[in-house]
Amino acid sequence: MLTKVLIANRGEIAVRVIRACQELGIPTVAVYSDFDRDALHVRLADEAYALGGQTPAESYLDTETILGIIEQSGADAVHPGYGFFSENTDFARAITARGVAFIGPPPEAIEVMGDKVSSRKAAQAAGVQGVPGTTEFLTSADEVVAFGEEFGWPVAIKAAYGGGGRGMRVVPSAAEAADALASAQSEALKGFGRDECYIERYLTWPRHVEMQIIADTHGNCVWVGERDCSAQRRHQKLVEESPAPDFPDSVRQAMGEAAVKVAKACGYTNAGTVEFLYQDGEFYFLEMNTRLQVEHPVTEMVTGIDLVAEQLRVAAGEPLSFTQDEVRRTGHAVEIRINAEDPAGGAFLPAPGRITELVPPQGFGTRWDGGYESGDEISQFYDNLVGKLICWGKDRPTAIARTLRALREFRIAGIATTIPADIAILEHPDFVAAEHSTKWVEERLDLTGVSSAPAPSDGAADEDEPKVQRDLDVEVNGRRFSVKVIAPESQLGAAAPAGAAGGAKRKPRRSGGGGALAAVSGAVTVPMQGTIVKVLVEAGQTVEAGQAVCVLEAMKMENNITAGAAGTVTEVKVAPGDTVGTGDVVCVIE
Ligand code: MV4
Repeated sequence: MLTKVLIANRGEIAVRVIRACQELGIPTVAVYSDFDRDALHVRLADEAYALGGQTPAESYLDTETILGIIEQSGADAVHPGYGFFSENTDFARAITARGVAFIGPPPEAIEVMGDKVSSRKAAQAAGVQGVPGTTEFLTSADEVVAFGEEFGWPVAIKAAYGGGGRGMRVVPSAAEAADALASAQSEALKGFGRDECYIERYLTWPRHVEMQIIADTHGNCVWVGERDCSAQRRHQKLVEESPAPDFPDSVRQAMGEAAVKVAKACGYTNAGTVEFLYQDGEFYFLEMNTRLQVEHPVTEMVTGIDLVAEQLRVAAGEPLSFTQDEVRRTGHAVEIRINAEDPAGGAFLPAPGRITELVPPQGFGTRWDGGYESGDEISQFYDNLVGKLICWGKDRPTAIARTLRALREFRIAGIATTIPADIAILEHPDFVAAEHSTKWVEERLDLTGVSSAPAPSDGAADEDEPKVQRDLDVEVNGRRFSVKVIAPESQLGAAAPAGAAGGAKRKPRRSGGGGALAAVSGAVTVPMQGTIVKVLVEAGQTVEAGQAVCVLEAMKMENNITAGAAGTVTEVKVAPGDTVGTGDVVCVIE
């Protein structure tokens, strides 16, 4: 087995690898930038060395400094995590040239899969087809038109040396072919320094399904299971799950075998992921990721396989600890990427800052792979992934319900997070019915009503007026609820002063979703998720305090939602049949 592993990364993935090593009794070496001096991965590792510098280029991407620390620490293996050097052949070669194991695939495999054209050719050579198209570079709009006439419109023009969808042009008909090709080539030249483009039939509503594989150095290559990553926004994954919903076992088997063929075709060893587009029961090779992926935990939760432990075994020259026939997939797992971004109005604005409170949810089937603790800071220098919440259930509805419960239980303050948007995704009927696709978040999901996470608890609220937090006990239909009210001081009026609500201090209901604005602020909100069954008021109507304004069906009962104060209804924001989440406003009373 390996004797000492250096983790050339930071954040949650560094923590993940350190934990796997420590469970195997392998000493760990962390590296850190000036900013990360007290970071969680540094605190957990057995040894830690300063890289110096702030930005990734000055630290985690500084090959010479990392090589020096490998020498100094005596590490005999390096885990690159994801991002940074994880798919950099020069780094992998520099490591292996010193007799140190690179915990990942051979550099040659990284190279083959590194550009889309060669990866597509390698897959085709292995008998695994991409979306119908050509890998020959386009030289004229006539070729675009000829292809469209043969395979049907729309078509997709893609930059051969592009990535993440940048440079992709969808061409609806022959009339737009010339402009689309010129624009794709010009954007590719500007963005990637190369203007070569190729063409494919365009899939109008695809799901993004990827297959986890892992191979050792003894000829064993196993497909472990698939993940559906269709809930994405601007090519950033938000929610991933395994198994893919509505995904026949016959397709799973065929996709697994195809992924193994692709891996074997490039002499792959260690963990890797083959990406496909899936539409109308057919799958098409997209690309291969030659690293451990962010979303690997959903595969671990449904198979019980520790993928990082298997990576370490493979890097040590040992065989996989399981065979293809021994892989068993049970239940369903959902992963939520908790990013320090403000999803208000669907903007997802980066929200770096200090995490003043971070209390992850717990309970059966609830896993938190995080890179930070309360008091740590999210920097704009690095990606803003705080961590991943992964929930397992015996089936998809259970896993979704558990994930929603966990998101609502999550206590995180000081920064805005994507949690309100994640709740909106998981509650949406399209997602529940698995009728979403890679375009659904951007084209169908309405996030305009999504608010930020609770205001920062350090009092840095909006510039108009500091927001305060009140824990109130309210009564709905004769039943008491504890709600967290976060609102400008002036709007709370006679509301109980902080901490004094209902006599003895009760634990506030945690809402990972939008901050609850209570009735006292004029906005009448619902204390829990449910369905509006009746609306009892209309704009212009005067109401008394305690008068029911609507009826909410939740937890198998009908609850009257009442006005917190007398006044005139100025706006009704719901209608019978609407699904509402905790803290959603049903009407406004002035
Ligand atoms: C496609 C496609 C539909 N039809 N190709 C975008 C990024 C790159 N990995 C490939 N991408 C796509 N290629 C054809 N012929 C739709 C996408 C796509 C997508 C693919 C996977 C995950 C997310 C996506 C988001 C938008 C578009």
